[in-house]
Amino acid sequence: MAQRYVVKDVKARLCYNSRGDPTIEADVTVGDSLGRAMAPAGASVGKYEAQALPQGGVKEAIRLLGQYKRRLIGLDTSDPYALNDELRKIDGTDNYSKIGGSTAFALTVAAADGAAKAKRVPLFKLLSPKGPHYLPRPIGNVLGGGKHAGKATPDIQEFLVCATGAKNILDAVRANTAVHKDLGKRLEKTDPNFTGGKGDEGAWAPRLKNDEALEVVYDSVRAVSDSTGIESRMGLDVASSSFWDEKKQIYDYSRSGVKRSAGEQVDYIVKLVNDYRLIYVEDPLHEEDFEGFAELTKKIKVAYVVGDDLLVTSPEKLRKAAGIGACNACILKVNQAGGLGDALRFAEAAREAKFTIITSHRSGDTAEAHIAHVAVATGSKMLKTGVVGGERIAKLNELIRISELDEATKMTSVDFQPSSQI
Ligand code: 2PG
Ligand code: MG
Repeated sequence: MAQRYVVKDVKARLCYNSRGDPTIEADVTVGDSLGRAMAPAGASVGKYEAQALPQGGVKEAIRLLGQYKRRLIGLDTSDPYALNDELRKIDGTDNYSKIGGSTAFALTVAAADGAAKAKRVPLFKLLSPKGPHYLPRPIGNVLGGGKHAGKATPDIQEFLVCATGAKNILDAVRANTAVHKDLGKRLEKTDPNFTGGKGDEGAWAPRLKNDEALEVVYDSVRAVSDSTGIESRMGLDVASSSFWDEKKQIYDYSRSGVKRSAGEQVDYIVKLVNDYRLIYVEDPLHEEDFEGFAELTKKIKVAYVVGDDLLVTSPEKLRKAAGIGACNACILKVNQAGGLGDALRFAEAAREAKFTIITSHRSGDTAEAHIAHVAVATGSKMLKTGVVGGERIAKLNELIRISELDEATKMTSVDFQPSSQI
């Protein structure tokens, strides 16, 4: 092992994420290079995700690191699994509840960042040395509700857009931002009292019911497709676990005043896919309903049916889903798994199962852009990272920089034909 890629020193500090919540940042010195990473955090957190922080929060996570730091010095950072697996051993639980998933994220990503700098290669090449590499297609939310916005907003968490027809990354980003801008104007027109308020991820947070929100976003997407000549399609992150009432066994869309049984929810989603030509539907059913997902996936042949809370970036859950055809695509969130190595193993399992991978941000994120590289390295079809806001645009701008490299200039194509009739 080349000495210049080993961990020389490790340091952590308390910093703040985009929501203003404390989080952990790690510095990992690799040879003469400094690797750095800060952990993001979710709001609609899956039941089975890695536990972000130990009891006692960020300060306790940092105190604990002081105790086991010795075991990390000398590990090979050019192997993304070495530090990850040592942390797993140190933690000894299934979900990083002892040292905290945020610590695992910060240390493993900082180590890879340091190794890439020491090797003078882009991070995606360190993680996936062999090509071909493709740029993921950005998908981002333009209107939001659920746990990411106030009580008067829709129950559905994210109304997303993806420029399926864009030929390059600049056009893709331009088209998504054009929808965000166009939608802002429409919302102002329909509601003179619209404050211009936004949710956690930069999406507009208007006083609208789900069905009204669907209509206005659809209008925007069509108008921008026409004016730019770049086909855009709509998607949803229903985040339905947030309003699944376990006791009553119903989806309680309380903000819109509608309740749906599990069967009605399946029919509703199928109707939305048809009516709004959705290309993407994430967590349409709650996180325990693998069978419901399978039934829905059978009925939807024209859109990505995506597991986020359902799969929590866990290879075991993914294999269970693949076994019964519970979805055809999966969200990859590094901090949901814990460490970067854990997330790369999930990506491997997804490739084996022939699931489309979508790398994703968190609602509480940071100005860092490592996940843009993770998306390229894992062959993700899409990068879900919002449309506007410093911490969202940071990842998109990194894709633009990556596109200048010879290795990754081409964009992924989406399997579902942009202009096909549904
Ligand atoms: C999601 C994410 C990101 P959170 O549900 O997909 O949009 O939200 O980070 O709050 O889990
Ligand atoms: Mg989600």
